Amino acid sequence: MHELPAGFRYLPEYLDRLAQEAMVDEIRAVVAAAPLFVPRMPKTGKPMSVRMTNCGTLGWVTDQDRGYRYQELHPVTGLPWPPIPPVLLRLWQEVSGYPQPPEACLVNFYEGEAKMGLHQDRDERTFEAPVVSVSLGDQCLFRIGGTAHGAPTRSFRLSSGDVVVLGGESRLSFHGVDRVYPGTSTLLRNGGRINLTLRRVTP
Ligand code: MD3
Ligand code: FE
Repeated sequence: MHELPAGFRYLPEYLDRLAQEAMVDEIRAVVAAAPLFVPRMPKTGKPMSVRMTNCGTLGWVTDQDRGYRYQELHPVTGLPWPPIPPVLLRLWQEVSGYPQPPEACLVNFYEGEAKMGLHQDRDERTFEAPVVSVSLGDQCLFRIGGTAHGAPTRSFRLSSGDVVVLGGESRLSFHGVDRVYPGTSTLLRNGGRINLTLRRVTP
């Protein structure tokens, strides 16, 4: 095992069960207005195994032709993303230490064998603000490394209600989700895992 990057803060069980249930209700409303879509890798068009949507003034999307980017409109409905629920704006205020509100909340939905390969989050126009992550539902095996490709990584489980703040050095670290453990939470009626990432996109 290796040192965690500076600026990485793990807040286990930050949300209690009631707060998690309230958050899931908010996300169900977001998904009703902005349906989950299948993101596709740039150039190859290979589908990612997670489904996604967003809330906020900007949402992260990717497709074969235009690649990774933030945009104001849902790629399928063409409508603006729904607003970030106030409870998530309050969470950002509590944990981010950043004076401005997040512009994007990416909703990742993992079911079955879904995973996310090691990557950096670098599509934002500022890296001054941290990324705040909320895990809901089944546990996952999360991996985080350094800011250089091929640096050693550490793995640990993220559980429902856990919050992670990725600031400072950790903001540009490689990270990913190797697998989800089915049946490890009763929060979601049909199982699976939801991850919310709150982000500031513009300086
Ligand atoms: C470390 N999501 O959406 S959240 C992503 O669980 C993403 O769905 C994963 O990576 C998920 O981009 C991991 C934890 C996380 C989020 C952003 C980070 C870790 C991070 C940014 C920098 C370093
Ligand atoms: Fe990421």
